[in-house]
Amino acid sequence: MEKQGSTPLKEELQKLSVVPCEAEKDMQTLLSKPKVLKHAENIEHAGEHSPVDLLPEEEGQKKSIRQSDRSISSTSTCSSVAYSSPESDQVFSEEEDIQTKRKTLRKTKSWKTFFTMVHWSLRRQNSWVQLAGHEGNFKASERGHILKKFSPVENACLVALMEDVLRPYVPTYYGLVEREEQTYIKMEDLLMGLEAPSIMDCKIGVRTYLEEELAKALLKPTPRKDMYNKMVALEPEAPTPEEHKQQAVTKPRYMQWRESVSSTALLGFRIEGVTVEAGPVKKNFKKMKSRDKIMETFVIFTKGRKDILAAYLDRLENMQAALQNSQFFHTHEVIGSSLLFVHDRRGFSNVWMIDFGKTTPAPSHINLRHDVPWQPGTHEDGYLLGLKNLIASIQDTMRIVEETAEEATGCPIQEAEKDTVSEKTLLKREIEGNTTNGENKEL
Ligand code: I3P
Repeated sequence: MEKQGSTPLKEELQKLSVVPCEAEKDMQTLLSKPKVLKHAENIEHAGEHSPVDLLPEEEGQKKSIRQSDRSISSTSTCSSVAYSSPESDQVFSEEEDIQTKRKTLRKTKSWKTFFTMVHWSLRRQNSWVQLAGHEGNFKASERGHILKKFSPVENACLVALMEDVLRPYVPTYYGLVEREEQTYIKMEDLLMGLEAPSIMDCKIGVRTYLEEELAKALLKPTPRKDMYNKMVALEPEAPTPEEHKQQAVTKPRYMQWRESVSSTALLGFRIEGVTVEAGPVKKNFKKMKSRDKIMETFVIFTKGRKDILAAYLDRLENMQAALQNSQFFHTHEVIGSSLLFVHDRRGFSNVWMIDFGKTTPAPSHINLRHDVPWQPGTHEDGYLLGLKNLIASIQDTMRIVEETAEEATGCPIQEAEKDTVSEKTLLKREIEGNTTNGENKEL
């Protein structure tokens, strides 16, 4: 990326990153390279303020903040949790079912469920999984594991993935268990061992609905008032006159609109939710479309730590290579799946592939590429397009972080210091009581 002049992102970084050339020694002890998280440890709430309020606010959106937590290692050995919607493959069945399912789904959406659980657990200074049962989709299990409501689609994926080269990038699957007449998938708890983790969920791919869902909607359109309401809340002018009249839209119409107003259609990924250091969860990214805004979010999510950004980049590049060799990936359209980014202040970090509730085998005559735009009938998901753009956005974020730190310090940054300079400046600001905590800034 070329050196840029003053941009909103750089300006914000400059505000955060003013540090003299000779940074205090004690700071250096706090600044470490990314670490590999090997063993599950208790999660404790740091009780510190989070900079999540600094996350770029999207136009026309109200804040809706909740909480989260859960993490991983930067090794390629398995483990994690999935936050998919197991029911999502069924959403276009009979209308009466849809009403019921809609209610259930709304209550059991992965992110909502996940963050609610985590919020409780952190408040109680306890293992979050012990509280999982309070929400529909997840249930507590023994330490290091979680239970997720059974979905045949997701279950089949996880079984297959345990035998695939992608195994190191997905939650470890421990089979099925029964609890109170309900079947659950047992998976590894991805947040075990992280202290006040920062978490970001990015939905990957250019398409978020199944071709099958589209076909069903064309055959038998099912108007969704809830989706109309969500659409109007964000963009009152978005519905057509007919949709306004009906006060309803079909699901594919809503999903396509969501893709177009967010970065999904353009970049093949979108940020769904973020929490910084176990702070409040921010989910109002629905209209976040520009790469600049996304990069601002990356900066705030990582607090400008180049070591964390570098670790994420490394993991994503390895994942990209593994995907090329994956039999599973060659034969499945991956829809509605996310990448879960997790790290903590100590520098433990990882990225996981999660949510396989809508990942299905493509018809056998289809040779999926994953790096081309979708056309009806191709079953392409644009997963690799999204991953490539995500990687490029993180690379550019790193460069800007580095450039800004150099400009702010007025002296060239030694290689060894580059990774940590932004964190130093943040810490310095905290020490000086000059943090931006609590502010709700537009970047
Ligand atoms: C939801 C989001 C989910 C989708 C859900 C949408 O919209 O697109 O991915 O669930 O459909 O309502 P939003 O993020 O704007 O709230 P699936 O991926 O499982 O289809 P649903 O309401 O039919 O569950």
